[in-house]
Amino acid sequence: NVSTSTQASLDVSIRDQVAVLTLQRPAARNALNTELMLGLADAAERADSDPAVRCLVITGSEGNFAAGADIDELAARGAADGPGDPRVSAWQRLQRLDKPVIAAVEGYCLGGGCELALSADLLVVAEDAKLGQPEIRLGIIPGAGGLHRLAITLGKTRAMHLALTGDTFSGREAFEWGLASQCCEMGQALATAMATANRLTKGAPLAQRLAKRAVLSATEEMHRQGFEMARRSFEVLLSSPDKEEGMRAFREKRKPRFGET
Ligand code: CO8
Repeated sequence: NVSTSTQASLDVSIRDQVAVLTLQRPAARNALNTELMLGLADAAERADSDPAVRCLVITGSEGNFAAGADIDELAARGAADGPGDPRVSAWQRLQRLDKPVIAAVEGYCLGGGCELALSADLLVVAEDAKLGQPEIRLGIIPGAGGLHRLAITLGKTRAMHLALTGDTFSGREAFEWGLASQCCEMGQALATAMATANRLTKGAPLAQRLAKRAVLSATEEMHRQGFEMARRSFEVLLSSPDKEEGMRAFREKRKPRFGET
């Protein structure tokens, strides 16, 4: 079986009241193209309203979670494709789920992949996973709340370092810094997430839903305007010369030369 980086699919299975949504585009390190994002949002909404499902687990395939939004698609995209873009609403739909969502992360978890993982209610990481927001190296910033979520949990100092350098951090660090709720050995993220999901299926659904809302009201709700500001900044940057150069350099596998035009 030959897989090419354009092939993408989302695998959905329901196991003991847990919907497992698996990103499958391994040849592109599960980079989130439109097909994958829309498939994920549709499947997550279906699971959220399915009475047979109590908890959602989002995971990757072949040792990686997701290496970000699809850079080839972003390269072709400008600021004109604004909030009406179905990809933007796919991200928003994923933020509105009532049931608990767990992200199970192995390997690369970068850019939009990291934003997806950080937006889950619980984050389970393999200790050697590589997380980060490397968008700055492409001449853009994260558009789906990544920098806010890092700043809310890590505080200004560490979040600013990560935002400006694009440096990655390990799953072990994510756990020690309080971003991840559980850390496990390489290869065990899905099993660890499933064990936690199975515990949640025995809990009180309405109370869980309201507990989730209560925690989000203390951490994220008051930052809505800031999230929106970052998303608009992301869109503005999509039309900048540095973004053109950053994404061309990624494709040409060379270092970008920023600020030259
Ligand atoms: N998009 C498209 N293709 C990708 C991506 C990506 N994000 N990541 C990897 N690929 C492709 C590569 O181009 C390569 O394709 P090909 O075989 O055709 O050359 C294939 O996957 C394998 O990649 P590598 O050869 O680079 O594999 P390595 O194991 O050497 O490296 C890395 C893996 C470190 C993950 C490397 O691929 C990498 O750095 N990827 C890019 C990471 C990145 O910059 N991510 C951020 C993207 S921007 C973003 O996510 C913005 C989010 C906005 C959210 C929007 C909200 C509204």
